Amino acid sequence: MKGLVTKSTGSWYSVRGGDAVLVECRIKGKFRMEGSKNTNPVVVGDIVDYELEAESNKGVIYGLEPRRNYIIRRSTNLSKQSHIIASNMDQAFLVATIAMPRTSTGFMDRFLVIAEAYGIPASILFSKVDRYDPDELQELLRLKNLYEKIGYPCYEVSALKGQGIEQLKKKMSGKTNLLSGHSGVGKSSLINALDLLLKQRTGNLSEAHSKGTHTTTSAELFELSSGGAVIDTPGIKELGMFDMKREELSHFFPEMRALFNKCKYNSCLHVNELQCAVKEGVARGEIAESRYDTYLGIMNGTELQVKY
Ligand SMILES: Nc1nc2c(ncn2[C@@H]2O[C@H](COP(=O)(O)OP(=O)(O)OP(=O)(O)O)[C@@H](O)[C@H]2O)c(=O)[nH]1
Ligand SMILES: [Mg+2]
Ligand SMILES: [Zn+2]
Repeated sequence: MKGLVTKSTGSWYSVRGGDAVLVECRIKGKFRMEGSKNTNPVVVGDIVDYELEAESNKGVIYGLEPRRNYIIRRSTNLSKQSHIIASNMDQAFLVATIAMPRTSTGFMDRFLVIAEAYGIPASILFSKVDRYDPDELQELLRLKNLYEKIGYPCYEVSALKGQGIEQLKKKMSGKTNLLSGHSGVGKSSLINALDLLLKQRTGNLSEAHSKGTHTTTSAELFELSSGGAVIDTPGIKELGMFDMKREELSHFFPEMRALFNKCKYNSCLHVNELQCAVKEGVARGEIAESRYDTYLGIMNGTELQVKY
């Protein structure tokens, strides 16, 4: 039988079969993804082969369909092992906040680079818009303009007030949607607002750090009654970069992609080279300085580690 993995908690996986019944499954003995360096062989979003065990209502997973795409984080700073967050998404939403907690442009840019690299259409949800003061609202508008100009759809949402929720339902309908972002930005609250039947646990912000407290501890896929599905994920502190060639990095910045053919050197890395169309674009204000800073940060490899 084929089924969709909707949740994984350690050694148990919830699998939804064609009859829409959820079966708790284990993984069969030595079953592993070939050549895998991943800590988790089966992830939320996977389509698996499974069979029911005799004399129990549990099942066993024995096969995995090739993934259309997936998003990875490294599991620890030291190990080379990676951890797949979710697979087979149609689109990804970065949930970002201006304050409480603040999402940096560096984090946003890294998320967008990863989505570009995996070919997953990405949008930004500016969350908690009910609670910003005038300065924060101005910052929100600045960032919204910046990212919309590049081509990333941006939405202002408030789970608390229900703002932007209907629009989001339409955008998510018929698709599998990933929600990602720092802990405490309101991912689970948004899912509750999208579908009142889904009572996801939401957390409180720590007073001391105005950071989330990692209320959601494992990825889970929910069917929306308005159509489509949404994957809630645990908050991420920092995103790691996958291995890529230095020359490739600018391909994942759409606004640079539009210019780099005009660089004097084919092999231009847009760092120190003369007659670089990307650097000229930054000087003219066509490429935001914050985006170029992120580009240099990734290029210099100073932030390759991931923390959770
Ligand atoms: N003012 C306001 N607060 C919100 C909104 N959405 C969420 N919150 C609050 O923010 C805190 C964190 O919300 P969660 O939904 O648990 O955040 P999360 O992103 O799921 O966090 P993790 O599961 O830890 O990754 C809770 O105290 C929520 O009540 C909103 O739209 N407005
Ligand atoms: Mg959560
Ligand atoms: Zn260049």
